[in-house]
Amino acid sequence: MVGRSNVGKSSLINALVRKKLARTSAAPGKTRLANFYRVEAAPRPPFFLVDLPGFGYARGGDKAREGFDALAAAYFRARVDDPRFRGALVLIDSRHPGLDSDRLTWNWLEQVGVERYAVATKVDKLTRAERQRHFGELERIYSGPVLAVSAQTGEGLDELWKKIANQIRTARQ
Ligand SMILES: Nc1nc2c(ncn2[C@@H]2O[C@H](COP(=O)(O)OP(=O)(O)OP(=O)(O)O)[C@@H](O)[C@H]2O)c(=O)[nH]1
Ligand SMILES: [Mg+2]
Repeated sequence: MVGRSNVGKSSLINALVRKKLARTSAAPGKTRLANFYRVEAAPRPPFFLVDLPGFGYARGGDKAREGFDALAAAYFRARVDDPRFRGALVLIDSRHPGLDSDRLTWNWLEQVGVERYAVATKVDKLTRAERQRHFGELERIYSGPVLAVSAQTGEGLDELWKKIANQIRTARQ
């Protein structure tokens, strides 16, 4: 799970596993380290969901912010050649589809060679008109379908589970 601080990474993990495992907060900068959650859901093989610190915010100013961004970058660089690593779920706040920081992350992951999947969070907060407009923009920016999810209502979670199951089933080349 990668995305800006407060986008809903930890909440999405909790919603996916239907347990309050990951700590969440209304204030950005909650997750400070990479947290690994081993998920066992037989008959699927166990796998890890990894909750990364959010980028773009850190208590302690620019130095701390660079530290957190560097942690996520180091995380991906270290794993991109590991056959067990299956890619990144890139979370984007559906209320703010056009942010440069999200697009830069998306492009950076491609350069590093990480398989990416775009997920737009907090869709329960959009009006119907916003939803139409914001998803149009998201699909333009991210060149394809972007999955709408809400940790609050559960929308999109079944589809996200299918995507995850497919990723862990498919052996990497
Ligand atoms: N309405 C709504 N609120 C959400 C949703 N997902 C998360 N939130 C809220 O958004 C805030 C941030 O959620 P977190 O899951 O802590 O965000 P995060 O991306 O892990 O943040 P960092 O750990 O700081 O990087 C919390 O107040 C959540 O309750 C959602 O689907 N709908
Ligand atoms: Mg978090």
